[in-house]
Amino acid sequence: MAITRGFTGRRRQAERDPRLPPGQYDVGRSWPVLTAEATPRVDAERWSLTIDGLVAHPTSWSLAELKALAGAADDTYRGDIHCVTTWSKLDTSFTGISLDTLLGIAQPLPEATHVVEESTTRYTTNLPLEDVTGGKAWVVWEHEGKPLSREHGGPVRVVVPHLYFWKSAKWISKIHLLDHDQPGFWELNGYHDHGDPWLEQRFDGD
Ligand SMILES: Nc1nc2c(c(=O)[nH]1)N[C@H]1C(S)=C(S)[C@@H](COP(=O)(O)O)O[C@H]1N2
Ligand SMILES: [Mo]
Repeated sequence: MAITRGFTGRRRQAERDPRLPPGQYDVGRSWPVLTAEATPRVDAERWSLTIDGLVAHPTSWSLAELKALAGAADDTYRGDIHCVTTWSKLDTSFTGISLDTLLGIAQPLPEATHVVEESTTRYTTNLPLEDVTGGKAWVVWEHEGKPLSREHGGPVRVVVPHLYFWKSAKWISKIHLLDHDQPGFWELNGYHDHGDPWLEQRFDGD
C-alpha cells in the first residue's frame, strides 16, 4: 500500500501543470464569477476612468478615448489568472490598455507609493505602485476577443494577473495614488495585503 501511494503521489506531482501556483486547480474553459456586491449596470457611453491623487496631471478618459489611446498598440495580456478561492484559469486573454500608458500621462509624483482601485460600486483594492507598473497591469474591455461581460466587470475592469484576482477590480472607475498603503475591501476583511499566488499570500498573516 505504502509503495502504491508513494508512486501515485509522485505521478500526480509530475502531471501537475507548472503554471498552477500551489493550492490552485485548473477550471479549464469555464470562468467562475466572484462578486461581493450587486452586479451594477454601467452605461459604457457615460462611463469614465479617472486617475487622481498624487499625480502631476489628474486625468479622466471615456471608453472611446481609452480605445483611441490604445489604438494600434492593441495591448493584450495573454496568460493565466488565479483566484484566492483556489481556481486558476490558464492561457486566457484580455485586451485593453496598459496601466503604464495611463500613468505615463497622469505622471505619479515622486512621493506616490500605492494605488487604490475603486469600482463604480465602491469596491476597493490596494496595491503598491510597483505592482501596476512595468507591464504588470491592464485596464481591459475585451476578454478573448469579445466585449467584457457585465458579470465579469464590463464595460471595463482592471487585470493584474500576477496577484490573486481580487486585486483586479471589476467596473473600475478610479485609480487613486497615495503616499501610503490603504487596505481595500477584502484586505480589511482578512485577506492578505499583497496577494502573491506563488507565495500563497491568501489571508492576513500568510
Ligand atoms: N468590483 C468588484 N471587483 C472584484 C470583485 C468584486 O467582488 N467586486 N471580486 C474580486 C475577486 S475576489 C475576484 S476572484 C475577481 C473575479 O472576477 P470574475 O468574477 O470576472 O471571475 O474579481 C475581483 N474584482
Ligand atoms: Mo477571488
